[in-house]
Amino acid sequence: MPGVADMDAERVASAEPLPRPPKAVETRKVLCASCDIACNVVAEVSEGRVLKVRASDNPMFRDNICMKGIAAPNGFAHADRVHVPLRRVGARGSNEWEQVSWEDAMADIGQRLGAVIETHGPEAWAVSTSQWNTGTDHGLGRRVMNHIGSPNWISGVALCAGNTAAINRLSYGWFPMADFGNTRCIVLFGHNPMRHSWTPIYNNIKRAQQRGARLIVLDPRRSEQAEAADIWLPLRAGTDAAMCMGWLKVILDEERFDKNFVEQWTVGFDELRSRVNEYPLERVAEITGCDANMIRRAARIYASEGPSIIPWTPITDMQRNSTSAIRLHSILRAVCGYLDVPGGEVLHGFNPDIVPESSIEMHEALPEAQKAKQLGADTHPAFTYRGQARLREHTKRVWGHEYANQVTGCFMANPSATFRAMAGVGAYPVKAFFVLGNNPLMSYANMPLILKALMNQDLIVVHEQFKTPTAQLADYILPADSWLERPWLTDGFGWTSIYRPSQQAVEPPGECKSTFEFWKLLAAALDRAEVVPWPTLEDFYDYRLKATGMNWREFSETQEVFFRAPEFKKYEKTGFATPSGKVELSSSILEDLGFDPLPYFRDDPAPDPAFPLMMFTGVRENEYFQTGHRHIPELRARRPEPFLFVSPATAGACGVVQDEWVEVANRTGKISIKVAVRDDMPDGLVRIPHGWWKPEMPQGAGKLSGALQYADAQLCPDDEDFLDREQGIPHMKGIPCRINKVAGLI
Ligand SMILES: Nc1nc2c(c(=O)[nH]1)N[C@H]1C(S)=C(S)[C@@H](COP(=O)(O)OP(=O)(O)OC[C@H]3O[C@@H](n4cnc5c(=O)[nH]c(N)nc54)[C@H](O)[C@@H]3O)O[C@H]1N2
Ligand SMILES: Nc1nc2c(c(=O)[nH]1)N[C@H]1C(S)=C(S)[C@@H](COP(=O)(O)OP(=O)(O)OC[C@H]3O[C@@H](n4cnc5c(=O)[nH]c(N)nc54)[C@H](O)[C@@H]3O)O[C@H]1N2
Ligand code: SF4
Ligand SMILES: [Mo]
Repeated sequence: MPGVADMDAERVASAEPLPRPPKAVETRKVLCASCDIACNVVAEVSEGRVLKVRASDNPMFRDNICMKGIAAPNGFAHADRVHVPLRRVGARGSNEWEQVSWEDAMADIGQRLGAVIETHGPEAWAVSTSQWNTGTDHGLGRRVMNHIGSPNWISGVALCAGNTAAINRLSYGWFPMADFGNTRCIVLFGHNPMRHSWTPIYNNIKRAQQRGARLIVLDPRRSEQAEAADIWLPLRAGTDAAMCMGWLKVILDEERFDKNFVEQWTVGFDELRSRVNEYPLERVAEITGCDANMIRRAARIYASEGPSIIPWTPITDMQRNSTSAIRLHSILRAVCGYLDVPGGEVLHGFNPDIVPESSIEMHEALPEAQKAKQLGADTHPAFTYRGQARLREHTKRVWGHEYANQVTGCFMANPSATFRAMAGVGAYPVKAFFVLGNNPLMSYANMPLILKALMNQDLIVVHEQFKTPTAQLADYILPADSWLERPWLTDGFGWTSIYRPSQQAVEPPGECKSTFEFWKLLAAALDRAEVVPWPTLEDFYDYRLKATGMNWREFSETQEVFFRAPEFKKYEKTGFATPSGKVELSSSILEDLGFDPLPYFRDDPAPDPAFPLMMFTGVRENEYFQTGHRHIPELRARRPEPFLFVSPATAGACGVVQDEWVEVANRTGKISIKVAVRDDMPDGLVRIPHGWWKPEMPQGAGKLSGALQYADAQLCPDDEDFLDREQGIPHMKGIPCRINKVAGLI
């Protein structure tokens, strides 16, 4: 990043001088949750205070630690942290608050939520949670909602991994995990882990390369991983599905697939073959803008020099052709024989020793009539109950439980449909909205709609550490604890069967409480205390761990990574958890739902002369996780402002220069941003960073700490042309826009 000096993360740790020499320093084994990858780290603690967070000696994590993990204690000790429950006193968004007790807050919340339910039905209550939070409430949120009767739960996982999990299940009944340790070829569809961005995945890729594994990167931009790759295919943004079609064309034409596996374990191969024949390499080269010979070379290596992996990537989670692209990844894995083999992609299943979060959620408690009301299920059903419940008996047969809510993305409402209902233009009204560790105003598409939706609520409750732009519009802000202040048992997002414990390092400050306590108090406030019967989080963990023969204390003290050695090709005994028991190359569920059962590529809408450039949101910033962390001085100092990336030629054509403040606009909205001219960008493409607001700027409606001015969600459309058909998730990788020059500084 121009203008931002590189700096060793270790120096961040020493930024805060210690007031006096500490007494005895103790260590705690903790899982960092400053992003959603949950590294094992060590917290050094003295006198009830965390002095330092450092890398653990676990081989997976010992090489390095990212700067967000190191800076976390300063972030949590920051003066902006919310320590007590706050109740709105002026009009919504007036930013006038009074301090209340948890007791009064929860009594009033219970009563007001009860009134909304009484008037509009339980479906008028929607909940939005974050990526990481879905793992820290352990399914209790869904459990309470299921007992109260609301199916309208949404999360960032609709745009990131949760939806991939749901779509993978349509093909082979479980979302597989890439075996980096034994693979011979890694294919990254836009995914770009770096030293300070998902450090463990970055390390996995580097180690595999050191062992001799190949790396193929598909990215419109010459990313850091592209620079390290054996082959880089600079595809046009949003064309990943077409690229996969090209790979399949090569693999099928040249008979490079696993014939035995295809014959015995798949259905729909002939139909797939005729669909793939609609995509000759010349057509794929034209759509993707890549050289046909390079496409052929990459496909050959993937298929013939494996076992290969296509690790999960969020890039195909956020495209107009998301369902097809994700299905094509699963089809490539299957036909090349890389499913459930060492070095390929492993179907973990549940860990039989621990009660899974999918069971805690108790989806069976939600009546079918309420499931049918899930928002978005009628038009975009793929990850809603309507799409996923068709797998129930098959999931039970193979994996032992009816509901496998992998990455919590398998029984979700559609976010856009939910915000429309909240804004009063949906099938029915949603009038109460609860937010846990998420900043939804900025974390989905179409921010102008979300703002209307929030302003139209009777009750908004936000459980947070900070007064985010979303929290500024709430009725209640309830103070949340942090990952250093609570115990945690993580289950690898229900994706893997690996469980890891995190010890509590210190007490939460002020009146901060955990997500567990929030749901327990809410259940009681709704007269349903029996739904969360465990007195404490530790009791709850004791219950879940019973079959291990250990209680939480023993488990957290003795275990670091708890798993059973993987078995491979389990499908030979059980079949796959799909209606046919095989890998569904042609999806019977998509067909039943009225969609094309085969993957396809749907091109962009006709060009819009008013908006001749294309933008994508992404390229994660080392210093921040999503919309968070901008209050932490040592991180903010490294990257004080949001930057777009643009090629020298495009900057020239727009008449803009390095460090100039400009406006980026399209039919959804506009933002202010600084220019970074980068030769790693292709011409005509603009990168917009995700999640910018400035905690130091004025708060309250009309201001929202700069969110209205800087957030990428202002530019992300969610009308049908920009939604994936089957899931209804927004296209964020190729949105028309233009760059406007502005006079002076903004
Ligand atoms: N427009 C747009 N939307 C996107 C994306 C995009 O690029 N553009 N990216 C998508 C992706 S990849 C993802 S993963 C999701 C991410 O979505 P989320 O994971 O929901 O991330 P944020 O929206 O930044 O909200 C996280 C909030 O949690 C708070 N928080 C942190 N720790 C705790 C805690 O222990 N307890 C509680 N209660 N709160 C806590 C933070 O202060 C922060 O405000 O967003 C998706 N949405
Ligand atoms: N420091 C830090 N680390 C993080 C996060 C963070 O906020 N901060 N967030 C975490 C989370 S939740 C996620 S999901 C990951 C996301 O991290 P990544 O998976 O690495 O995703 P991005 O960084 O958004 O973009 C990666 C690459 O995708 C390319 N790209 C853009 N459009 C397309 C396209 O249409 N097709 C293809 N093939 N490539 C395209 C971009 O040029 C970019 O180089 O990062 C995680 N790590
Ligand atoms: S990558 Fe960084 S922020 Fe994410 S879990 Fe690891 S140490 Fe924490
Ligand atoms: Mo993500």
